[in-house]
Amino acid sequence: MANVLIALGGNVGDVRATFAQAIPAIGDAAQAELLARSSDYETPPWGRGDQPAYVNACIAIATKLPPRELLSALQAVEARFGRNRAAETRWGPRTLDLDILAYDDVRIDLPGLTIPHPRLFERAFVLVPLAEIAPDRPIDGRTPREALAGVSTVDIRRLPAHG
Ligand code: PH2
Ligand code: MG
Ligand code: MG
Repeated sequence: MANVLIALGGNVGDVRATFAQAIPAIGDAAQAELLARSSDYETPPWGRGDQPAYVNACIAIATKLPPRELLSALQAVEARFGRNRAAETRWGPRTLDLDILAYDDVRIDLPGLTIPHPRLFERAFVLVPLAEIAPDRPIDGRTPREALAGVSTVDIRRLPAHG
């Protein structure tokens, strides 16, 4: 079983309801066990300012699927929750984005799949939820806790449990 960290994000529709349904759907699609789930966070839009705030979270799963098959499974879950890659713009609004951050200590560099995620350490909206569930997990020789100390978390707000 591989231990995999996945980032969730979205800013279209009821994103927290989407996450609540998408997480068990990931479990089914990836034959995975959920090991940890962060809180949901409201985060300022990164990359393009002219869009609504995002909700972001991270999960840790144990799965037998190899990385490329896991990516396909995650893309199927994104599509099921309204993601339409053909219609979206770079850094633009989306219902559900599922990114593989780390897969054990595996390194992969393929078109469309780079693991560990190449920009994870620059993004507070990933590091804040990640540091909640895996503060001391080494990724590329750093830990989420260390990386978090180097980014601004202004305007990132932890949301109370989703009822
Ligand atoms: N995802 C994007 C673009 N900008 N900003 C935040 N705060 N969170 C995201 O998940 C995000 C973003 C497109 O993938
Ligand atoms: Mg993303
Ligand atoms: Mg993505």
